[in-house]
Amino acid sequence: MKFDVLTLFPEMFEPLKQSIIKRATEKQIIDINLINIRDFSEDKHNKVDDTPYGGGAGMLMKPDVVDRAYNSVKSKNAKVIYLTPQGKRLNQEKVKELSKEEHLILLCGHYEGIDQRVIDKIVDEEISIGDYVLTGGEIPAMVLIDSVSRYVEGVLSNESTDEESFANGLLEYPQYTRPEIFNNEKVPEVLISGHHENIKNWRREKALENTFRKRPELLENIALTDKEKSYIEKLKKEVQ
Ligand code: 4GY
Repeated sequence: MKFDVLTLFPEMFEPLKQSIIKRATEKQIIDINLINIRDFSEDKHNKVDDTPYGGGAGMLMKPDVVDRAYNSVKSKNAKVIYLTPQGKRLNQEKVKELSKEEHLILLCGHYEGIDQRVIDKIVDEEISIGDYVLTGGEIPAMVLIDSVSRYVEGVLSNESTDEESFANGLLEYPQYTRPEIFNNEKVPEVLISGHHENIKNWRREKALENTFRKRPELLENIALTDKEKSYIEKLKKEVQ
């Protein structure tokens, strides 16, 4: 999968040169190409921004410069995403959907934003990572690349995306490793028993409990068995 990132600050993307994403890049499963929008200024001072018509604070990125940067990477099958608080909120379902694309072009705004005409011309989809304002789209672009890459075949070694938070619409069950006793607390007995059916049932119950206690609104959107529903009812009575 190819990611082209249009940004004024390519140096901000160092975090993607570590760990799992670094390995996926080396294995050529993903390709992250950073394009410095400033390289496409034709001005003698390499100007990339200008004041807003109508007045107001700050500077806007110039449409002609952004458009030339886009033209240097565009392809027929690319999807162009603008990272902005005005976009649709990123969630795990959207992440999975994007992992099926072959070419994503991520447009990062900075300062007060980008001239609307080039947004209208080149952007297919606006995505937000949450309801707060950052200084630029670079961190959101990294969030998108990291989360989407995990779903690209071969990036994670095993089936680690199958059982994690949100894979089944629930939060994850708690996990434990050695030592068997830490801080006077023993690892739950069932996990040491080797009884796979019991372990599976315990984990499902803990995932339900975790979700009920921390993110109860997530339970609205998933199908539960009658047994699971009555377990939730039992937890509700406990908190009353
Ligand atoms: N939140 N989700 C976000 C953001 C910064 C000025 C446009 C967000 O996605 N992007 O806060 N972006 C602004 C900065 C230009 C993007």
